[in-house]
Amino acid sequence: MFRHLLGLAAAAVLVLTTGQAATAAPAQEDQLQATLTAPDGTYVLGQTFPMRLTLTNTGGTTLSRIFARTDYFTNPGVHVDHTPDWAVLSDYNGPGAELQAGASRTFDLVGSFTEGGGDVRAALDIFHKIYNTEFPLAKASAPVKLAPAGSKVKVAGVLYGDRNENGALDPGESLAGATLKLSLQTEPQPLTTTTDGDGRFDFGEHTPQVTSLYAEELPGGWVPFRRELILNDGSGDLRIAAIRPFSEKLSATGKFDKDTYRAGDTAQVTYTFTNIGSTPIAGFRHGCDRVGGSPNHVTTDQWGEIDRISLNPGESRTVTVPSVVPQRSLEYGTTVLNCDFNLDDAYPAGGPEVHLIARVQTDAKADTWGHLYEDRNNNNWLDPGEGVAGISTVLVDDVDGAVVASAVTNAEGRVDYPGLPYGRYTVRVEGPWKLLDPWDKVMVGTCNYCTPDWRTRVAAA
Ligand SMILES: [Ca+2]
Ligand SMILES: [Ca+2]
Repeated sequence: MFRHLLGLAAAAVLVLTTGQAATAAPAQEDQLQATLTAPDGTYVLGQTFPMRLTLTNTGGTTLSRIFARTDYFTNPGVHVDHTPDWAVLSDYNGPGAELQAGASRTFDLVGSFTEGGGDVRAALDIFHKIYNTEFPLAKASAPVKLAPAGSKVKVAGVLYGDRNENGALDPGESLAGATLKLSLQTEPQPLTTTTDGDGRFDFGEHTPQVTSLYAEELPGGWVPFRRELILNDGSGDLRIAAIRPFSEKLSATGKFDKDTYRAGDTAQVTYTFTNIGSTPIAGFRHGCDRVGGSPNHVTTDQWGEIDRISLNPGESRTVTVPSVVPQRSLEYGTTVLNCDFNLDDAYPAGGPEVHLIARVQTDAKADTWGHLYEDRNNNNWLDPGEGVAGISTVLVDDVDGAVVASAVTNAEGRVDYPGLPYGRYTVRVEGPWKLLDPWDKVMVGTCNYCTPDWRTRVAAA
């Protein structure tokens, strides 16, 4: 303990004798006035509310390197969302805020509580930081009213398919036999229930909070959804609408202008969109590369024209938009385009999808090999003895559908395809076998997913 204290003292001396410390003397605690306000209203756990922090420098010198953090000691449940204003105060490696003598600045923040109930306070500590040493400047807190501690609300209602799109439950629209899930902040696992013959569901009683209600699949082709729900006194008789897939209104086809590009080329992509529904489509948005950050996905940032299309029933529009083939496509030997079209690109709702692939010019070749196995113990893993011998396979090029290689599995279930051009391929099996994961791809190249020694599951056909 004694040694530890000595160490701290030495550190403090070091800080105070360096240049920055000499020019920015620790501020006085009474030099900064801080006020925090939050609106009236009753909030549930996880529900956000706006907060405004006002800092005023009441002293005669500039205050710099002002930071803030939530005051867990006053209330452990308070949380502040990461917004630009909060980033200024909470990025402790950044410059912090600065206030000239007499100046004021307001920060618009977004708060929420993860625990607690009844009358609580959202509290912040404001401090001044020189290197790793903090000097308290002020505390600011605002009263917040949460749903009473220990209170419970019923979570129940009706799920319906809004066939006539009027946002209301009409006779014959209720959806029976649908599996619904509710993710509660207070439960480790989502709760599951199934709607009855009248589309009714009942999740029982729970602590008021922000939850998410979702369906991973729905009968009758209705679009699965995930919806944020604020559980409060009105949660006992919910009306939850499902919608039809947007692909029942809009069809989309697309093609690249070439089969082969060089990395860096601008590809022209031609789409044809048709309103196949009975009501006008006022507009839709493209959403691409849902996997995120695919290095060989073409660019889509010059596609504004697509987002301005409106279509009457029966009407078609053909547009051509430019896309750049990224340099890193060379690692794949292919470039891809995977897009969907929906009313809201942030919430795709069954809109039409277009998936395209083209070759990217390279002379590079590599070997690939893999195992075909029967997963007898269902662990998604090739265990000793699970490889299947004697299966005839062919490898098909995804760009043009050509068969580029054929091989028969050896005693361990292994097939080898040597010397393949970089590209994306699909395995097909012949004889009394079928692939259980026919969408598995064989990637040849130097990309992250281009490793040889892949595995795919087979079963007797
Ligand atoms: Ca309706
Ligand atoms: Ca296995």
